[in-house]
Amino acid sequence: MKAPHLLVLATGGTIAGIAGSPTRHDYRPGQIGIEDWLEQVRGFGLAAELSGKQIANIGSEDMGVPIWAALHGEIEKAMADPAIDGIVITHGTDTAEETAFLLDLTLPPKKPVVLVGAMRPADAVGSDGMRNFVNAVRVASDPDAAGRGVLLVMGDRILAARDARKVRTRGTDDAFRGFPRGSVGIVTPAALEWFGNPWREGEGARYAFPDALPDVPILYVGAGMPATSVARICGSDTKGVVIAGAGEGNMPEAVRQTLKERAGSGLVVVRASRVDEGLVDREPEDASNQFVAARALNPQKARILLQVLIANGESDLDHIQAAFDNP
Ligand code: DAS
Repeated sequence: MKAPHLLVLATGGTIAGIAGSPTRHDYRPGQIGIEDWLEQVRGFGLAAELSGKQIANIGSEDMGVPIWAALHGEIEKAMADPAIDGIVITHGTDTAEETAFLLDLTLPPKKPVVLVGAMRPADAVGSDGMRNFVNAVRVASDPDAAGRGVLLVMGDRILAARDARKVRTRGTDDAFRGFPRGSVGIVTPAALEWFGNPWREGEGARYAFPDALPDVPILYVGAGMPATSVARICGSDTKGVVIAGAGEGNMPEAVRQTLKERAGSGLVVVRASRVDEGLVDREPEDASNQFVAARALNPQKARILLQVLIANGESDLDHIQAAFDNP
C-alpha cells in the first residue's frame, strides 16, 4: 500500500527551538528550519512521505492574521491536491489552541489537519518535540483522522481543536488537556486509538476565512474591579468583548451594568470564565442584559469565535449564541 504523503507546514515555536545546552532553561524558539527537521525525521523510516514548507519561524506569542492567512491558503490548496493525504502544522504551544480553533472553524474537515508543538527545545534533555511530531505524523497518516476537524497532538494525547487548551507552563506529558471532551484519542509511535467516530464527516467549512479579524478585547475580572475598566479596553468602535469572568462568568454589578448599557448599543458581550475548566451556561439575566454565554470555550477561544462571527457579518445574538452552543 502506498505510504501517505503529508504536507508539513512549519511556523516555529519551541519544537524548532534551541537552548544551546541540554539543561539551560532559556532558549530561542524557531531556530531549526523545516528541511533540517525533516532530514532527521526521514532517518526514522516512518511510513509516510513528508514534504515541508516554512511558513514562519517565530515564537507563537507573535502568531496572527498574516501567518494564519498563509496557513489557511496552503491547507486549502492541500485539501484540493489529490497527491496530499494530510497536513501537519508545527507550532508554538503558547497560542496553538487559537490557531487550531481558527482553522477548525474555517476549513472543511475533508483531510486530517494536525497541529503539534513541544514543551522543551530540540536540544534539551528529555525534549518532547520529536516524539510529539512522530505521533502527529501517525495521526495525520490515518484516514480515520479526517472528519474530526483540526486536531492537536501533544504528550501522546489527541485533542479536538475546540477542546484543546494549554493548562501548564511546564511539563511535557500534561501541558495540554481537552475540555469538556478530554482526549479524542491516544497515540504513540507504535499505536493509535480513537475514542469514538468522526463527528464532522461530510461537513464543509463552518465560516469563511476572514481577510481581517476585528480586535476583540478580553476583560479579565478581578475582585473589586471598577466599572471604568470597561471603557479602558472597549473603545467606541469595539464590536465585541469577551469577559473572563469569576466563577461561571460573573463580574462586579457595576461592571455588569456598564456592559449591559454597551450591549444595548450594539457591543456583543460574551461571558466566559477565568476558571480553567469553566463551563458558562446561559443564565436568565442574559436575555435582558443581551449577553452571550461562552459555554465550554475559554476566553481566548471565545475571542477567536467572536472575531470570526463578527468578520463574517454575524450580529444576531441568537445566531451568535447558537455558534457558541454548537460543538
Ligand atoms: N516558545 C513558545 C511558543 O512559541 C512556547 C512553545 O512553543 O512551547 O509558543
